[in-house]
Order: sequence, then C-alpha cells, then structure tokens
Amino acid sequence: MAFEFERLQDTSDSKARLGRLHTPHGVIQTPTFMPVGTQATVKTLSPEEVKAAKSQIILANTYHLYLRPGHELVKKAGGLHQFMNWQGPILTDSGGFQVFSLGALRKITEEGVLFRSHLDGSKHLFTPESVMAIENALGADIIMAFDECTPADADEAYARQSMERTHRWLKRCAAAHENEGQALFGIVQGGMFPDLRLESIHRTLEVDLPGYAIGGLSVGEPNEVMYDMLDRTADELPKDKPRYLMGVGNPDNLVEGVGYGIDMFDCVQATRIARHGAFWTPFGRENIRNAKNEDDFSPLQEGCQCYACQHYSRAYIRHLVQAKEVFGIRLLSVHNIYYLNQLMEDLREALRDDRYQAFRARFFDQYS
Ligand code: PRF
Ligand code: ZN
Repeated sequence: MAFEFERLQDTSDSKARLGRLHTPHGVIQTPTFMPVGTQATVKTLSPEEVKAAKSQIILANTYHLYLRPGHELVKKAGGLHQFMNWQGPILTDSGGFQVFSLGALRKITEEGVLFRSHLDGSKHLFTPESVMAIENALGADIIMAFDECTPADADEAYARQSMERTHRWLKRCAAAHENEGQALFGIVQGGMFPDLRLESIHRTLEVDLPGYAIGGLSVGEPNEVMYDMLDRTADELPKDKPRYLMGVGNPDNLVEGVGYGIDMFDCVQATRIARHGAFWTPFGRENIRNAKNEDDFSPLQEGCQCYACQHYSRAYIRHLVQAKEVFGIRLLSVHNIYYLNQLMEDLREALRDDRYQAFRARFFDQYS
C-alpha cells in the first residue's frame, strides 16, 4: 500500500508518538515539520536547498495555484512534483483557510464559497467538488478536505454552524475524491469550544480517512487557549492515523504540540521571519540587523550544521540584509528551516529514548 502510517512507539510521560508515514514519494519520519511552498516554491530556495535543510515533505496551496498558473497547467506539466522539480512528498492545503482570510471578498453558502481573486478581483466559486478536482489535478501525495476555518472570535452558535457545514463538506469531498493514490485528510473545527471540537472529531471520524487534521487553531487566540484545546481533544483522534495541526507553528508550539500527540505541523514563519531579518536559535528569536552582529564573525547558531552556519558569519549575513541583497534572506531561510527540522529530529530522538518531558524542560529552559 502506497500510503500507510506506522506508529512505532508511544511515550510514557506524554501523549507524544514516534511514527513513520509512507507516501508514494517517500517515507516521512514523524513528528515532522513541513515548510510552506505556497506558490510551488519555498520562497527564495531551490528544492535542493530545501532538501539539504532536512525537509521531508513540503506544503503547497490550492487557492494560489488554482488562480495562478492554474491547476490544468500544473497537470499538463505532469503534476506538482514534476512542475516544481520536488521529488519528495507534497501536501496541498484546500483553500479552506486562504479563501476565508479574504474577508469582504467572499460569501459562504451551503454550496461553497464565492470569492474574488486577490490578484485581479475576478469571481470564483470553490465547492468541495471543485476543490477535490483541483487537488486531484495538482497531484500531491496528501490532499486536505475543503473546510471553513472558523474565526477565533466566533460565538458558539456560529462555530457550531460552521463546524457542521465543514462536516457536510467533508462527506462531499470524500465522495468527489477520485484519485486513490492521494491520501485525503479530514479537518476538525469547532472554534474555541472544547465540546464542539469533540463533536467535530466524532463526526469527522464518521468518514474513514488515512489521516486527520486539526484546523481553526493559531488564528489569533492566546497560546494557552490553543494548548487547552489540544490537551482536551487531540488524543481523541485515532492513535493509528497521522494527526496534523494546521498552520502551527513556532518552535515552542512544535515542542508543546508533539506532547499533545501531534505528528505533523506546517508554518510559513521560517521563511516569513527570514524576510524580516529574523532567525531562531535555541535561545529564541533574534534579528540579524541588531548592532551587536555588525562585527560578529561567528555563525547564526554555534554548532548548527546548516549551509548558512557552515559557511557564513553573522556579520556577513547582516551586511547582506542591510544592503537588501536577496542572498541574506536565502541564508536566513535555510537556517530557519534547518533549525525547525533539526528540532523535530531532536524531538524524535528524545521520544525514542522516552524522555519527552526532559527534552521539553531543557528546551524551555533555554528558549525565550
Ligand atoms: N484549515 C485549512 N488550512 C489551514 C487552517 C484551517 O483551519 C489553519 C488554521 N491554523 C491553517 N491552515 N484548510
Ligand atoms: Zn544554521
């Protein structure tokens, strides 16, 4: 079977699990982090660089690729893997987040979402059926169901209505999904209401799928609220299926999320903060523009094995960023992606030795 999740090991001191996800384009060690390549490119990096930064799988966006260059063109190119020359696993998000971020530009009905393109204002309709057709054409290994990402400030009545619609849409997605080679994941919603989230999980599980995701978190609520939701609900998802926490997160969110039993994460932060001159180390987030880096000839992170840290100093990267040279952003992106992938590798190592809590304590001791 092309797609399979192997749960290798549980932990005695947390809900964390170690696993292996088999896809048509290779095996992924879990827990894992997925860099985001919204427009079929992880911003500023070549696939070789993304892979060298220890990435196992990347994410791309249905919404963006549908609008430009169009899923038919990607299909004509031989699919996303061929089009962008990334031979590893790919996951496509459904647009259930992007379309809802458009605010005034969209209208939700039972049929789907009518929206205006952020590019040229043209009108489009996404339905569960049309999104499945687009994701089938793009050809990713894992495709996400079309959902509504409930806003963090939704009241209970709206969160329920939106959650129930997401389930009706999931059934339509499952019925419309035509490519057996692609694994369809369902998405749990329910706003910031634990009972709704539990109900959402049970309804989502009515559709038997190879994996399940938690959506609608990290949408502006405090970290503590997100952790509370995860603590109360994540472990209700099937133990023998991968669990994906969508759009999360920062290094601290990854360490905590793994403890609640999450296997997959994605976030744009690694490349986004790089464009602002920022990077992570075990001590937290820093900015290369800081004057203290002006004549600092040490690497971004002592001991880091990434391409940027192996060859370049803080002083040089600071110079590039100050001079607005793209290479500076590229080096920070390489480091940030490597940092998150290495963090996940270190976490997996800790899970193997059944010392999650010790790892977590040490991480937060240093990280601020
Ligand atoms: N749904 C989808 N994609 C998403 C989210 C969601 O709720 C989130 C929320 N953090 C990020 N990406 N389809
Ligand atoms: Zn580095």
